[in-house]
Amino acid sequence: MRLTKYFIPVLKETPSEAQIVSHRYMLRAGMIKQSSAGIYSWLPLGFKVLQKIEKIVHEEQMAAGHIPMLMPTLQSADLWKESGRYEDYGEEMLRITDRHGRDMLYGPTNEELITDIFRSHVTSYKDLPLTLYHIQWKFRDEIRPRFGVMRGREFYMKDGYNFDLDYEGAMHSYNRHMISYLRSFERMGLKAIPMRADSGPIGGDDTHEFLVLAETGESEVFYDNRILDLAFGNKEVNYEQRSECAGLVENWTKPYARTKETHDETLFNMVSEEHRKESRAIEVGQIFYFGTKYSDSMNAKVQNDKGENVSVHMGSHGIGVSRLVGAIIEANHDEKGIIWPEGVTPFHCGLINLRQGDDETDLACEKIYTSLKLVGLDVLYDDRTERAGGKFATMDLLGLPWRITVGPRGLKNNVVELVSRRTGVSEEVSIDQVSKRLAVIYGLV
Ligand code: 5CA
Repeated sequence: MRLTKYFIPVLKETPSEAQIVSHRYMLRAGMIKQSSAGIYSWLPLGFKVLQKIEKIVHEEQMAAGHIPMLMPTLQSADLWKESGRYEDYGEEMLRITDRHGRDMLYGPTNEELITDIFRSHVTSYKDLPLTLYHIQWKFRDEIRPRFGVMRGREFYMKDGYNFDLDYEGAMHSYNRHMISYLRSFERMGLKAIPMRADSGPIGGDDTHEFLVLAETGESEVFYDNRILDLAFGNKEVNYEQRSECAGLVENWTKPYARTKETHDETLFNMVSEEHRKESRAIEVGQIFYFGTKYSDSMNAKVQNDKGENVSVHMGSHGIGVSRLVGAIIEANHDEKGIIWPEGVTPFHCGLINLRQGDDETDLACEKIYTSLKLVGLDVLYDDRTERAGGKFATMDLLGLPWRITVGPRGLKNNVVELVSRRTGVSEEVSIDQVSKRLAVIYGLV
């Protein structure tokens, strides 16, 4: 993409309304624009990151055997009256009346809708287990929307729902979700810690939140820092194997890690002092097992192998897809701007022409631009006739992991500069080699 043909409305000034760094950088880098309190337009650069995150979530969910679908944003109030949550949910629910006087609402979550779909079509244990999910906009009329996309009113969420015959089946679904979530966050360049938590208005017995450490986080957390050493890397998981999944979950939930709501000082003090940490953190996901809470109230039953009608065991599992964009920036930035992890970066690399309009540098840039595209890399070419300092500052703000700089001095020796945004380490690479070098870095060859 050529910057002169694209749309990144970069702001020179730091917007005064933004209190945290991710919000400031998202506005300055032209990723979002507020439309009203807690509601945003996603401008092209922000939208690109959102889509990258969404893609990772889809891939990891499908790898775990969960089935994608799409439910509407507007729901009829009838189902919520049936489950008893219409009154309970309170002012966070945006209630709407249609022209026929029917009560509608903008969905804050989808337990009722999915349970209705399930009970309309599934009647036998033979159709279980089943996990359906979607990624869809939600609305919660938060009293204090703030921090940009972190606490929005309209936000993009992945929510998945499992239906199992019994407790053991449902726990396996719970475990699959925990593992697939941890793997997703890892691919986004985040260290997310699963923490035993409170279930709040969703209800339920077992629940974990996934927290990313950040000073600006809204949650207070207590943890054993050895959990930060755990990682999946490239290891495959066999999601069908209950014991393998249970073992992984056991590993990830053994070290002490709790939010303030469930914190236990006595247990925490048993962790050796050098490993005991307190911090603030951002909640990027939560998983719940709630047994038969909704299947009882909404009559979602199946026939078991003895011919008896039994309520299905359910759980629901959410990832804050739009919040993640902010959380990733909170965890990956410096004083110059964003530093995108390679897994979610909007462009793989930036290309800076130090002397736009000069035949020789223009030609070299065109050559590199074409060869990057040929190997499958997405490049942002700053082809503006602006001074070098301005181009560097913009590129640093946008935070692409790699920057190629083309200038007359290097071209004398047929080389360009390749710089890592994260480490600042710079190397000279020949014009012919630079796309190959980046293709290797991104695992494309
Ligand atoms: N039904 C369950 C799971 S599907 C549910 O709604 N869980 S939740 O309330 O924990 O939301 C899931 C995730 O959505 C949260 O972990 C958080 O990352 C994100 N989220 C929740 N509220 C907001 C908000 N106001 N703005 C941005 N993201 C939010």
